[in-house]
Amino acid sequence: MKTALIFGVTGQDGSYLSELLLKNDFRVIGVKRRSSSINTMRITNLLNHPNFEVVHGDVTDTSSVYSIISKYSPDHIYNLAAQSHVGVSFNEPEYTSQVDGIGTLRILEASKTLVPEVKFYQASTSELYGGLGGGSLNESTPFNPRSPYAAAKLYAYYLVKQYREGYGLMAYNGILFNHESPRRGENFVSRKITTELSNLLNGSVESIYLGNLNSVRDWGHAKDYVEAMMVMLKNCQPDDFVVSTGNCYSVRDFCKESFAITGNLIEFQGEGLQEIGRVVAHGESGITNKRIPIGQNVIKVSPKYFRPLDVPHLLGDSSKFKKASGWEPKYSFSELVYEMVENDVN
Ligand code: NAP
Ligand code: G4F
Repeated sequence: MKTALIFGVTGQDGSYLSELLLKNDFRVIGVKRRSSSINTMRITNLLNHPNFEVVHGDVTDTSSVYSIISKYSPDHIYNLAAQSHVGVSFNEPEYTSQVDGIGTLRILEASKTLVPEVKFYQASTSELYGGLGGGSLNESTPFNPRSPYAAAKLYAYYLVKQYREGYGLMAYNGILFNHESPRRGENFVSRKITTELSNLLNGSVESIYLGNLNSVRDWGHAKDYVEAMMVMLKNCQPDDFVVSTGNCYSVRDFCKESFAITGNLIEFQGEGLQEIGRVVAHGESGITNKRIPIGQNVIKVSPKYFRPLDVPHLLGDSSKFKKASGWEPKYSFSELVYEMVENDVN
């Protein structure tokens, strides 16, 4: 039985990846950092699995990285650990660099020294591109990071290439576009919309406050994307691969789709800080019979959620990866949003 070591096991992707690897007969060791309250909610169902183990460690702590890799001698390492919120990275740029940038260096160095035959997966990101051009982005598109998060991830991306080309480490960059799920952190825009929609239906809030509604993202389902991580290491030679759906939607579209699923149809009016999303009609819903009064202003814009720099448009072209691996996403945008809304409303 092969051993997979996951840094970032308590996160959205770490939890789905653990489930998938266990189903595929891996022994999974998950690294969890210390926290003052319980943060294993996403992996509770796995804690008693005979092939699953959680160990304490932190990618900002070199000694813990070395001792864990030395103790378990993994066949595969997935580095998913990150301060993963782009907006937060503007407020905590140094910490974000330590975790997302130098943290990757620590794991690569330990891998080169202790387990040079390991396959190493790095959670790279579409944020590397900056998204100013508007077209479809692939492995040849130039990078233009527009946040401390993206700058730290770019540093990590190039380290992975250097350890692959310089030391022969079997190291992969998965350049993943946005992926969401009912397990997505509640301060990312998709999950914020679906949790706040649930609060609106319960009457505990009257409006949802969002930032840049114009942003366009290539949103996929996290379950599809962790499968991409696993098949990348299984089917492909070490390289850099874009993973995306090839379809994109705006934050405004995400709002409209979410509300429509609950039978509350909204339209947007106005511009800039004055833009509002308003309920204009009622429709069918298989999830709830609660209806928000027609005319209620349910989406408002708050400058609090604007970033000093934003990434306007991300659309991926993953033809290289699809050809090399045979991977195809199973979830459509509508199915993704439906699952998230259903989970939060119920
Ligand atoms: P997430 O839910 O925020 O999970 C991040 C994980 O990293 C959590 O388990 C977190 O632990 C852990 N972590 C944070 N700091 C750490 C540290 N110092 N030492 C050890 N672990 C630490 O993120 P995700 O959405 O699953 O994304 C997984 C990875 O893919 C991240 O690297 C992210 O940057 C990258 N990525 C994500 C997307 C996306 O759309 N989701 C797209 C491209 C790339 P706690 O639970 O204690 O916070
Ligand atoms: O949901 P977001 O915070 O995700 P973002 O910035 O695209 O980053 C996510 O995807 C990256 C891959 O491209 C990952 F690398 C990264 O770790 C993370 O998982 O924001 C999406 C867009 C942004 O343009 C943001 O400005 O939505 C806009 N937005 C509008 N209102 C908002 C809000 N974002 C958040 N978080 N909260 C809002 O109220």
